Amino acid sequence: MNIAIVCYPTFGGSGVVATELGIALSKLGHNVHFVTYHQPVRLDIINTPNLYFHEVNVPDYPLFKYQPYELALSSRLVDVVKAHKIDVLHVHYAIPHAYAAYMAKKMLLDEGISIPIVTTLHGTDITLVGSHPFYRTAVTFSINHSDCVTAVSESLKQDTLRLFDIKTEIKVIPNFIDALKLEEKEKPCERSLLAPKEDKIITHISNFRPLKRVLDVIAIFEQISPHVSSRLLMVGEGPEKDKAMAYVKKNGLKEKVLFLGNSNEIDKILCYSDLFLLPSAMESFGLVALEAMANGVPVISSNAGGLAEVNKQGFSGFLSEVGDVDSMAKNALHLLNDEAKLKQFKNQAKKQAQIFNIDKVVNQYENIYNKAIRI
Ligand code: GMT
Repeated sequence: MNIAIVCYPTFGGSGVVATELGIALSKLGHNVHFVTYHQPVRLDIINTPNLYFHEVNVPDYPLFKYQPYELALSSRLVDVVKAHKIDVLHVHYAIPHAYAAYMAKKMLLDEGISIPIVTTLHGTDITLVGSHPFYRTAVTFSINHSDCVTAVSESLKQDTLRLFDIKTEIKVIPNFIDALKLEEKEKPCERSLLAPKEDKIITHISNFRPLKRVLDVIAIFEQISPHVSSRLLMVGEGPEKDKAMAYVKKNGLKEKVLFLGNSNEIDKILCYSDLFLLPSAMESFGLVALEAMANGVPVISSNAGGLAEVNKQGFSGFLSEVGDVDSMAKNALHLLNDEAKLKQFKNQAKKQAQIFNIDKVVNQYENIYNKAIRI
């Protein structure tokens, strides 16, 4: 099959899922064409056959206060579909990708080409941005005019049905990890580079948006630190980072809390880690929690959105109400203070992650593509 994938090429979960899916599909012999504004961060085109990248350029024009990205994207999609005989268009994140895909479909129809659209909903495109009155009409339209729609969790599916007037069936296809790739990558963890041997390493990775509640992460760590010799690694960039850094400085935690910025070495960082914190106010799935678990790191999280579908209470970690920092700290200490229990949860986290292994997911997308082509 010739597949075109549209996604955000950044560190965010939806871009990571789209990239890993494209790589997996290319390994199955499909030709996969990424169409986006720069090369996705995890995409290695040179070393992966059947993978192609088509850049969407939006020239700066002084008349425009906002450059019309979806216009440029839809035009580029028309060119790519025609030039590479694309069979199916898979767009990740509804805004504005599903909308641009619909326009491309219409333009292609004018030339006698019929292209099916598969839209995957990821989370904030529904729960945060998409349901805003400014966007809701266009998002509803784009979802209802997709040939097939998928959501990354049952929770997100239910949110979509609650927030929009949806006529299209939504199939849940969960996010995934590639356990085999992880094993290939596994190397001795040089954790001494980041913390003394006796320290436990606690990690948080996110885009530091307000909904990630990074101050809760630090508040949990503040309760752990007096009882367990430990370090907190804060990985990522985003709007709440300065606030978090200022808090750390003001409260004398600078020696113990390290801000590492965005990283392409998530697996390496997770392989150093003993515990992962994700107290989000909202999370349709929590791909990063799954990545932690796949690396054998138990997860202390909130119970927002789809997190309970990923992190199994009392098995791969623990879940608490959003904002209940005391409960999250208590759960963290319960594991960190008991070596045998921590080891058991590390194994169980790995086991739970296997449910989401890529081999159980990619063929579900292939089936959806075939269904969309038949419609
Ligand atoms: O978490 C973010 O803010 C980024 C966002 C994205 O679209 O990249 O993540 C969403 O999609 C991920 C991949 O499907 C999910 O794992 C995240 O849970 C989801 N984020 C939210 O729902 C807040």
